[in-house]
Amino acid sequence: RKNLGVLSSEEIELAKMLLHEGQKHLFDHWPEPGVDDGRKKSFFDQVARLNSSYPGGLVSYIQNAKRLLADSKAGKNPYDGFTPSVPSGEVLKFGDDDFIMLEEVGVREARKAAFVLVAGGLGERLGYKGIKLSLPVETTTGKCFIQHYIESILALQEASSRQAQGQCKAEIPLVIMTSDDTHSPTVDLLESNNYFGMKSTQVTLLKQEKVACLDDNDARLALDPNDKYKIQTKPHGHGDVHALLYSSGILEIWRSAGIKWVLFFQDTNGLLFKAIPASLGVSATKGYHVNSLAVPRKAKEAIGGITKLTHTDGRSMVINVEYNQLDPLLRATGHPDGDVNCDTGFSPFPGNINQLILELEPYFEELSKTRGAISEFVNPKYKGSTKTSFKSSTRLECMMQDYPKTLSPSARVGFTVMDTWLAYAPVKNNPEDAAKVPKGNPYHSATSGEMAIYRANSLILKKAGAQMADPITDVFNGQEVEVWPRITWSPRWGLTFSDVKRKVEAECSVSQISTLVINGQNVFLDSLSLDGTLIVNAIDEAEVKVTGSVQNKGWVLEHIDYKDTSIPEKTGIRGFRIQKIEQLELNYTEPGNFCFKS
Ligand code: UGB
Repeated sequence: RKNLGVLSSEEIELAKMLLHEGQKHLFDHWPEPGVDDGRKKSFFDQVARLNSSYPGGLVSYIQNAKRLLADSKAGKNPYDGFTPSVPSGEVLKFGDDDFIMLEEVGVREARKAAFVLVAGGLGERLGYKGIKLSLPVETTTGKCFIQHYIESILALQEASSRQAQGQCKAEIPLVIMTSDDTHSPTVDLLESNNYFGMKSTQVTLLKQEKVACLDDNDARLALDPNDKYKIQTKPHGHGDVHALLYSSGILEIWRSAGIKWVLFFQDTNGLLFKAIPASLGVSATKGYHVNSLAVPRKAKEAIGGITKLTHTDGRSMVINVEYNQLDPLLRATGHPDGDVNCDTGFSPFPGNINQLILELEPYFEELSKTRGAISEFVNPKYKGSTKTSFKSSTRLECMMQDYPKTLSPSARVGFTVMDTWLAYAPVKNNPEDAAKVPKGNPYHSATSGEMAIYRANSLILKKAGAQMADPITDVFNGQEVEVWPRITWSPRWGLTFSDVKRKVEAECSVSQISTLVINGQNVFLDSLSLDGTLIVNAIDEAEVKVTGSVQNKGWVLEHIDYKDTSIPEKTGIRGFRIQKIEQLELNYTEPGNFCFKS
């Protein structure tokens, strides 16, 4: 007490709490009052922040940490007593009648939806220093992830409002969770681009705080090695999003505005919005409180499996089990071969892609009980087998997909499986690591993420009736990928499969070297034969039919090496850049009906 100096009553309460929770060491080095008083104040400012940003405050954090560290030291398996089984969910087939019906339902429901983008992570694994939202989804148009996401939400909003003629126009809210690492660049990116066409009032940024690091099994908080008046902190994980949504009061606002669905998504999946309408349709038709989007997963593939867990005490839940835990769990519960493919050629446990659709009302009820706190874990790197000290400080972590862990078994928790080519192509790995991925497994790199967009769009056009040339294989940054025609369209052109089908009329064909960019809602392709590059830009009031044969030298992919430091990182991590040699560009800026025949 003598070292604390002149403190406010709140600061004294915080100090008492820390001492009570075994944190005396934080003050051991403090000099007498009058020395470093300003720094002591800023120490308590930080403690107050750490205390208020964690559900239940620092007391809960320290107690949870002690419990989890003791479990970890004892080697306790979090799945003890649980038996895994395959949960029931929906498996969709792109383009069939059911899929089309679900997309229609999803678009209708979208006017009651809110989107939540978790974007607090830095792309350390990707080898890119900026925020991942600023990376291009593909380099044909160069649109970045946040632009693509916003345009997709606006397209949904418009289509949903059209379906509900007569009722007031929807305005779909977007929350972006940022962190200290990503907040300012995210604000800058949005502001300098006028929120990419969204009203700024539609977008809310919620910044997650880091959590205190832990030095030992007694959960003693770690001091920053460079500042003895500061507690060392690290990210807590994307699971923070639930507590932030709850504590910000935004869920209450959404409830009173009639929002029914909350859709969570990650920062770099350029395919996601192709899967959203049908998945939301599944939530609505099945009445799912929780719907996890999933893709077929090869046994032992390095993504979590969605699993039903039933405990000997009767509890059960449908939850993501990380791949490294699923195989041992199966082996320990009567499946001697562990995680193996079934006769479909895939594991019966679908792969979690961490895009969740929650029904707002039960979500809000649950969060009212938990304040958004969800199951946490700790992953200390021990120095030796006695597990008494750590190689470096650790901290508690949490994941947004663990939300269903606290739900009662009566909660309707399901999943929707879509083809990987349609739904999932994240950009997470740097070129060097991606090149080491075993053949046949996904690279999840900037190269594969971009190629996946072209492949998906080509396959959708093919399903809509166009003749698409087969892809060639090529190697960029050491990764062998399929190169399809570079097809891109604005979300307003092809939000659903029905939209695309309606706009691709009599037989069209596209050669492998081709590039097609469609910007505009009412562009129709009719017996178009494309062998080169075609760009069509049209305002909404212009209805444009494009027909005939377009041939030019087009745009080609030039190989580059990510190690070449003269090339910007954004481009280098792809392993190619586009050489624009020749193109036909059509611009329609006046209202009317037009037909372009080459
Ligand atoms: N994120 C935050 O917003 N805050 C944080 O503190 C951390 C991350 P990563 P991860 O798609 O294959 C997830 O790092 O966590 C954001 C699932 O847990 O890209 O390793 C971050 O900005 C896993 O089950 O992924 O793995 C990004 O938008 C699997 O589905 C998002 O959270 C895996 O993704 C994910 O962060 C996957």
